[in-house]
Amino acid sequence: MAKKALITGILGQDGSYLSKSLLEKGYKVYGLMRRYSNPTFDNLDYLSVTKKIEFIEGDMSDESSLLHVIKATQPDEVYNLAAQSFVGGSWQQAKVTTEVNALGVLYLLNAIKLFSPTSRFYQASTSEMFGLASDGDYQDENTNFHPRSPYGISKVYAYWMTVNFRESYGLFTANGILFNHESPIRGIQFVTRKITDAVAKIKLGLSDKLYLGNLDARRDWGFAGDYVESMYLMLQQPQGDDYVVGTGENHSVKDFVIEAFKVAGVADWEKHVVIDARFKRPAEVPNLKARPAKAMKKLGWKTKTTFKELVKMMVDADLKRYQSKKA
Ligand code: NAP
Ligand code: G4F
Repeated sequence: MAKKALITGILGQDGSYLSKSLLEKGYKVYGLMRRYSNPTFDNLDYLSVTKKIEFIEGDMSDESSLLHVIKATQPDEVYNLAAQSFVGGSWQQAKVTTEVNALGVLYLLNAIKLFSPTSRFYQASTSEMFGLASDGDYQDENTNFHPRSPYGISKVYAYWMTVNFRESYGLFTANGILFNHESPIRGIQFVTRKITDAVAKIKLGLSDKLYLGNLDARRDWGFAGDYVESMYLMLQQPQGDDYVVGTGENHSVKDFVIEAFKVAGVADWEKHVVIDARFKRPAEVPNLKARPAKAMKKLGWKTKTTFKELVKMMVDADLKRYQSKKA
């Protein structure tokens, strides 16, 4: 019989790539989605997998909906990808961020404990939990947390609750501490997609300026399609555990900007980029770089897409999108 997976946050970037991958592996996929007055399946349409997924309405901040979905689906694997995932918005929406990203995980774990204790649980943890902390130049599973935003703090709570349900009740739980991962279907607010979208418009004469905040922040950027495989691998291990997943290389926002303009063939990037204080954060995370040695050794996972390939993939996709709109 086909294995059953429940994915929360199915309509997001990672939910789209993961659902496609699990369907290809022969899974029956259930997707938790919020109720919309006007639903959009853009990401899943992009990956052409919509028809094979069974959608169930629910909300991470509504415990009863999570009890219902776990009881009704009895999944072999639960991938908790739902979150208010935009760090920059988490200062203005700290309560919602906490309810969804922190308490929502408690509700989901409780539902599993009550109605489906053999389900294996993946929690989408994040390098934002490290914040200011590093062990020299990088972060790994032994690095302390020093989160810098309400988002990072909410994810630290969820991380420890995931560990606690493993240690207290023997549930199979895993934290994937993923560093930034991007794709052509990355949300437009995140800096990479904001850059590639603007560069495409500038190239086609549809715009002239790109407004950004801190160009010096460094991130370890990988491709989302590679990273969702690590989530799956974590749930196939003999025991639940916690893993850092990243490329082991980092670049500044400025590096990303320069590469994107270069790929598009637009000269003089400095003429187009405007520093705008609205996009600076009250507390910044200056430098994230993974040391993914454990994931590489224990999961056999490794990144396949280079930084330059990622930038090109995203710029090309945005160019194609605007060109087809113009035609
Ligand atoms: P994303 O594109 O923002 O997707 C998040 C999904 O969560 C969206 O589909 C959203 O639904 C859903 N959601 C938000 N609030 C919800 C609620 N109250 N109830 C149910 N669903 C809700 O994020 P992503 O980039 O795919 O990331 C997936 C997960 O990995 C997130 O937990 C994120 O924090 C974490 N993470 C991401 C990265 C990264 O670099 N991408 C790195 C580390 C960790 P709507 O479609 O209705 O908005
Ligand atoms: O693309 P970002 O908004 O991603 P951030 O804050 O690193 O968070 C992403 O990665 C986390 C993993 O580390 C995830 F957990 C989280 O859910 C999300 O997916 O910003 C990246 C950097 C920051 O330092 C920010 O200050 O880019 C800098 N930046 C500079 N100008 C900007 C801008 N970020 C955004 N979004 N918009 C700007 O105009």
